[in-house]
Amino acid sequence: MRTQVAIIGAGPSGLLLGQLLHKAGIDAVIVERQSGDYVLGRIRAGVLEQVSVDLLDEVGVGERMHKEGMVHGGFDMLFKGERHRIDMNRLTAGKNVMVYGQTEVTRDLMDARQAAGLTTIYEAGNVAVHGFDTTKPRVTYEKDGQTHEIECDFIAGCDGFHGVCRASVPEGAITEYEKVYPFGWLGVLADTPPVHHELIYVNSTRGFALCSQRSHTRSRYYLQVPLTDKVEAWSDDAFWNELRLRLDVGGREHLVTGPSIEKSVAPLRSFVAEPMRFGRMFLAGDAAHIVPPTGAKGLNLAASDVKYLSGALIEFYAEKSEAGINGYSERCLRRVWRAERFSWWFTNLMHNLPENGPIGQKLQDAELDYIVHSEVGARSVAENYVGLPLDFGV
Ligand code: RFL
Ligand code: PHB
Repeated sequence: MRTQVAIIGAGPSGLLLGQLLHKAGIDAVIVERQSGDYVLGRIRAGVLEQVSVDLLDEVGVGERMHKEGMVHGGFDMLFKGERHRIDMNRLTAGKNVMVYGQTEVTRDLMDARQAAGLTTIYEAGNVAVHGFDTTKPRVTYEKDGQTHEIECDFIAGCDGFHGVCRASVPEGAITEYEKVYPFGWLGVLADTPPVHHELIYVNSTRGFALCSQRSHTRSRYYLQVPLTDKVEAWSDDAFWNELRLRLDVGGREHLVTGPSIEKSVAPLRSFVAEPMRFGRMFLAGDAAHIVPPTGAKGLNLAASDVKYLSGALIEFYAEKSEAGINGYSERCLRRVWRAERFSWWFTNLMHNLPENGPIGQKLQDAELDYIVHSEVGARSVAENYVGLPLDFGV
């Protein structure tokens, strides 16, 4: 088989890149290790920045998001038992975020891909990338007991943190920066009305908690837990009891509990691989970088990476110019590091970090007090949370 761009991975970055290229008349094939149902079963992100919303509109998959998604102009920060609202909309002169699950984004992109008759190879085994240091890269994979080969002009590594693309780069050509946090997030999805109409980020002496949502009838909650905690050790009752203890009085009163429909523990990590281009292969999304979920930036960074990448590839084919592909890595990394900085900072501000001792909690309290009572403090959080524009200033 031959295509212009071979995309590895059918997560949000691979699927969105596929749509952006399709709109520009560039031929692409997606190769995915898992089944479509498996990809849809992963419960992950819930918050989209305006830039991501605009991109989904641009590729024509925004209809359901605008109907079912929820526009949020603020969120609450709870500390020392009291809640304070960050009025993002006012602080950023009218910007909001969209609460719409990654599962739904993925489904909308998958449906559009199918409707356009574009090729996605699911359940591809032993995917390998070859010759990306030449002008004739190739992808091989196994399916139905046979080995297949795709010849292409470019490879897009959209295959997530554990993918094959980054792992195929020679060691000396890549630099990795990493911080693994000593705790995880235990997440629960439940068909119960959310405790509040907006998100609540909680700093409590018992640990961080987050009250999020997927709809008016579906809630998503997270608790900071030790990395050693096994999900089986957390009954639904234990989860709801612990969440109650981390909330304020109003939250406790309004919390509606019910059986969990998904429960999992996610580790927290800050990670960046530099550069993001290796000859004719590009990394995008989680394949190149991971943020701790506290700032809700992961999916949004994936979206901005593939916007930059599609622009660079369109420029290559339309104008025979390599300027875009040459600038891809630097352009992405600037935005990536800004989001890494914010996610790392917000994680450290909101979580219980026993290694910092009692003074650590006092300093967190003082910083939170400053943020919620200072116009510039609150504005800085709001500006980062709603996300940077695609072309931000120098
Ligand atoms: P994905 O989603 O991991 O998709 C990669 C795809 O590549 C496939 N793959 C391969 N395919 C072929 N061959 C191979 N060798 C392959 N190896 C892997 C995989 O099967 C998969 O289908 O990466 P992508 O597309 O870059 O998307 C990134 C986002 O999924 C991720 O950044 C977000 O989910 C992060 N995240 C959040 N981001 C936000 O913007 N807002 C949020 O509110 C938010 N909350 C979260 C999150 C992530 C979480 N977890 C569990 C990590 C909350 C959580 C709990
Ligand atoms: C979610 O709804 O899954 C979610 C929301 C905000 C975050 C992280 C996750 O910061």
